[in-house]
Amino acid sequence: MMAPDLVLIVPCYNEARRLQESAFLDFVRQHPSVRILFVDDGSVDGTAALHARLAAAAPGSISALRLETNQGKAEAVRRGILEAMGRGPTLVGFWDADLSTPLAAINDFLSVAAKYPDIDLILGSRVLLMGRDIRRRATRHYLGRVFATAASLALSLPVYDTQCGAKVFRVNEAMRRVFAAPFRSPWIFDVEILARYLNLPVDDGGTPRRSRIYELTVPAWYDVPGSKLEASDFVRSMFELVAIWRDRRAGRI
Ligand SMILES: Nc1nc2c(ncn2[C@@H]2O[C@H](COP(=O)(O)OP(=O)(O)O)[C@@H](O)[C@H]2O)c(=O)[nH]1
Ligand SMILES: [Mg+2]
Repeated sequence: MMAPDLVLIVPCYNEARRLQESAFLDFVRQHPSVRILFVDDGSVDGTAALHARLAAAAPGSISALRLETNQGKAEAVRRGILEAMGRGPTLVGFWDADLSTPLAAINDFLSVAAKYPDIDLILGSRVLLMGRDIRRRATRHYLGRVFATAASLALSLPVYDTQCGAKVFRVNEAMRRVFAAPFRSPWIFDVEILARYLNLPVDDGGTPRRSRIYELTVPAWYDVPGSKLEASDFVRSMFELVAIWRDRRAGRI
């Protein structure tokens, strides 16, 4: 089976010190069907120069989009996805720059996309099962579980992990609509992506939206030092979740 082509967004805000250049270069050399689009979200630390260097080292496979001012991860990803969709790939997606989920997992995403043509969203999910290597600090794990359970309730969806920074989407009209307008939430736009998608009518009378979402357990995930997330972000995220839940109940999302 030929691998479907994918443009992967890697949002970066001051990632010059964390970005593993050789991991990205080796990956695109081994995966001609995958292109990487770095989005530099107004970084002030040399990220732009690093992106330029990577793009020059792998022309056609790596490119960069620069936002002049810092917009936050949600908008950076959205702008990247819009740009990527314009290039006509079968799939688009986003991936955390620190490679908490190692790039090798992309093969699994491509297989799921090829095997299940009805699936529109493939969400990486961090579940510690035998044979997986998931290393997360206990506090992050438990806060993460509280948030994930609340997100699942807010969406009325049996989703295990909304926040893993590894996601792939099929490019179609539905997905264009999901990314058409800026997200209201700079922190938990992953939940908003799902809320928007679930709310779209099923135009072809086929598979319901919720059955077109696939959670894929990632083989490995590591807490990479240098995270910009703080404890206060957890509290903010819970408030944003309540806002999304209210919007959903009122039919605004
Ligand atoms: N565009 C953009 N990306 C960001 C921002 N903050 C974090 N990121 C990106 O989001 C991803 C995850 O960030 P990280 O700090 O590791 O968060 P964590 O892994 O969720 O703790 C990385 O690709 C970061 O570069 C931001 O303000 N703007
Ligand atoms: Mg991280």
